[in-house]
Amino acid sequence: VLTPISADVGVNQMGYAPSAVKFAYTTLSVQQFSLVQLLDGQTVFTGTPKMSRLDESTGKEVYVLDFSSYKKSGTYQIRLPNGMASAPFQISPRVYEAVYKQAMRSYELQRCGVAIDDPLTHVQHAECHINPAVLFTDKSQSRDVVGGWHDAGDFGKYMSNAGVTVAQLLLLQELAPQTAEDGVLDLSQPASDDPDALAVIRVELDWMLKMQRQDGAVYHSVATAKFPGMILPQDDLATQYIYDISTPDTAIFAAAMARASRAYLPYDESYSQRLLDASMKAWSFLTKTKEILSLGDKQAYRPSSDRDKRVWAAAELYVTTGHPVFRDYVEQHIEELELNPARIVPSYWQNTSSMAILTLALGAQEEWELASELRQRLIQHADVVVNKMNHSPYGSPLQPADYDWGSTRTTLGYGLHLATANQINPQPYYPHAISRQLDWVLGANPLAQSFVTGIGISSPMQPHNRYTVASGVLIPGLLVGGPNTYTNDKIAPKKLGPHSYVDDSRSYATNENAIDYNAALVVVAGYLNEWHQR
Ligand code: 9MR
Ligand code: ZN
Repeated sequence: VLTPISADVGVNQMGYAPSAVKFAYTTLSVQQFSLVQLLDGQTVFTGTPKMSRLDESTGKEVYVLDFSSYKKSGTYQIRLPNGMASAPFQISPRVYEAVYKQAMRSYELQRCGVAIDDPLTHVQHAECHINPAVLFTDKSQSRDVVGGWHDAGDFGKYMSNAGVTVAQLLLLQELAPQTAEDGVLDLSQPASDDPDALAVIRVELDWMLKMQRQDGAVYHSVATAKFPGMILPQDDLATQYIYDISTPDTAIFAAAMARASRAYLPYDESYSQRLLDASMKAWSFLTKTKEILSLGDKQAYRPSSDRDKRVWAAAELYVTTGHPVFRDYVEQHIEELELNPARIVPSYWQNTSSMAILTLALGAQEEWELASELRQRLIQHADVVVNKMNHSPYGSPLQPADYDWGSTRTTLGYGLHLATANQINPQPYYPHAISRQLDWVLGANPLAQSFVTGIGISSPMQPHNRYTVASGVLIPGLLVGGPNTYTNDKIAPKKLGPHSYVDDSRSYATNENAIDYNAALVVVAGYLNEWHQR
């Protein structure tokens, strides 16, 4: 007994854990709302909408529908007296696990250099990008850089984004160790001795290793000179170039490899050592080399500075090796990170300050004043984020002007900060805020739109993803960038803050997936899964 769904009622379309806070939102002014169990059409809960805040982008008042006190598992819809109803959703202890699994599995389905044939999702294509790639700066040379994951809706592979992505995914091991373990994912890639999450991540690490030069420097990317049309990966036969090395790429590589070395140590000692050697080699190149940004090409993801990345690399190397040289580097260069609690932002390819802070906050537990100060700052920052969420109409940590490229990733990226704060200083409001960020991304937002493919009734059907457009098959579990008030794709509406989004495959600025976007989703869902099953 499903009532037709209205875009005026925003809920998390996957659902809520019984012990989670449960908020839905509407702009309709009504006296009451009810929670209806779909199995038998019975109303199980009624509540009174509470005034939230004004949505500055529309000038409309927003109301919160709070049903946190209702905790029974089942499938439900919110109904309003005027006949409007929300998307159906579940209350279940397994909701986060379902999101985690799909989001993590999406990486397997984006593997490059192999044929994909997944019985669960029917994602299928022939082997792709198997030829050696040509060095952009010396076209007489080529190199085997097969493997890894397609970065996004295009088939390029980019080091700065890859490094931040794997490092963030590996936070799972610290924040949700059981969820990262074996037997959780229904892997479609060949079996290995790694725990499931590490098996998935190893694919990208293996590709990254191929991108390091003999002298330790690391190449920027493997991509065709122009983005391909909306074709299948195996039909993308234009020459792939290897774009030149840079120090930001090398530093991000060094950081990610050092973290990965820690992660794989209990399972595969020799692999862990290989990763550490690669990291040290990259570091030694950096110590001999001033900043190189390689601005000569128009490649995506070219960071404008290497400074925060060097500090991050030193932080990871310190936590992995305990060597005082790295601790000294961190001490001497700490000012190169953004340390102002009100200005710390989620890390991405351009800015990795917060990754350095999270790493030291969690990993440097010995007597070290700087590390305790960072923990204090992280907690202050977490409180700023929670406060912003409490003053926003739909519980988002973003202001209307913050809806830039990958706003869904930014929203969830704060979750990584809050989860780390919660490890250091557990407070009930941290996990509450994290689940509200996930609620936002899965439909408790002004568009009543889920931004993850395959999750929720109103989820992206036309992502900017070449495989999907060419084959008609959706890859489930992909987080799209979401609202982007600065969108330059001429398809999504501009300057509407959280409303600047359209589910149209031409809207690369709002409706494209990317590996870094998904990392935040994986860690947040994994963390909440573990937290709510304690
Ligand atoms: O996520 C990237 C965002 O931070 C940049 O501002 C934007 C413009 O350069 O590009 C985004 O990344 C895209 C990349 O450039 C090419 N592959 C697809 C990526 C996701 O849209
Ligand atoms: Zn490929």
